[in-house]
Amino acid sequence: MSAARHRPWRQPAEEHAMARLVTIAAAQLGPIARNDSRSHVVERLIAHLREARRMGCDLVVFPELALTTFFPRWYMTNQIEIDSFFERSMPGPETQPLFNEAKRLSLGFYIGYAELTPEGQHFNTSILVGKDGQLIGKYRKVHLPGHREHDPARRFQHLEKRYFDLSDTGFKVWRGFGGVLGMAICNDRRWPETYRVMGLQGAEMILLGYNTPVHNPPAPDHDDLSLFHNQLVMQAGAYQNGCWVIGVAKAGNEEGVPMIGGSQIIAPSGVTVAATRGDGDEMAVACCDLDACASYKSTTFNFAVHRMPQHYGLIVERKGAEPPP
Ligand code: ING
Repeated sequence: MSAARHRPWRQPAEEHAMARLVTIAAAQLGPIARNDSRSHVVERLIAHLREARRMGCDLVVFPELALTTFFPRWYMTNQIEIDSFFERSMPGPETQPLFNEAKRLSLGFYIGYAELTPEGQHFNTSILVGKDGQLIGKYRKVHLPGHREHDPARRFQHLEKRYFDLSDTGFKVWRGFGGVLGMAICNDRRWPETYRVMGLQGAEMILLGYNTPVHNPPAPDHDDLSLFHNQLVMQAGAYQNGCWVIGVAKAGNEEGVPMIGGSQIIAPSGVTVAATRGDGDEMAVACCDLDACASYKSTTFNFAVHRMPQHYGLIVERKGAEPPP
């Protein structure tokens, strides 16, 4: 229940019908070492599932690239080595135990992973799986940050533009868990368009995982603000689209690169209602009322009544900023 909408403990039966409650686990992971096996990682994910069941959750949200270390931090040219970080099928032999346990515990989950398709395409992908173990939706990351070529000036690389193909899904939403859910991945959360495109499809809850280094080499002056920026963009996205936003980190010092934690569950009010405190394997849980979206979607952010798309053309027509002469 979001704090803003306290309800009398005993509510009339008809109002019960109104409450669409989804109990969410933000399942943060600490570092994954380069040589950690997928089976070992899956054991950590299953430990999260069991804790989520103990906490009465419905849906568990894991980070971006949750099965391996964040390999875009290294420049690689051997495609065999690069592909070793990708999944050829999901579930595959090493991830099947995760799917089995989630179904056994009647838990849905979001998980990010590197996807290698039969056609040889490489995507930074997330999937949403229902409590029955069935795939609900797949998303392929739109905003690929970083660079394509080796940058010797950097202490570590960020080669997502090198290793991943451009998204062929865009931002979609799916019905599930009693509401309308959308997915995003990491850098997507920094761009307002991400939330708005899903908001225009009625998203009531957006799930996203991230792997965010504390230090962003091109902008060292931002480092001290990395947790602030993380929260700022997700709270804004939630409030401006009247939807829940769940952001989940892979955190801690991973192969010598410190990464932020800051996993949190944000209500449509923009208020963070649950958050992790550390940078290891840690779970934050909140009972989320999807009906809490209505008071924002039907008033301040009633898109159909208030938006003025006839003045927004540049957002789609223009890529880079063009100041006046
Ligand atoms: N990581 C980072 C993110 O957007 C980044 C990249 C870090 C961009 C800091 C800008 C500033 O959170 C991923 N994986 O997108």
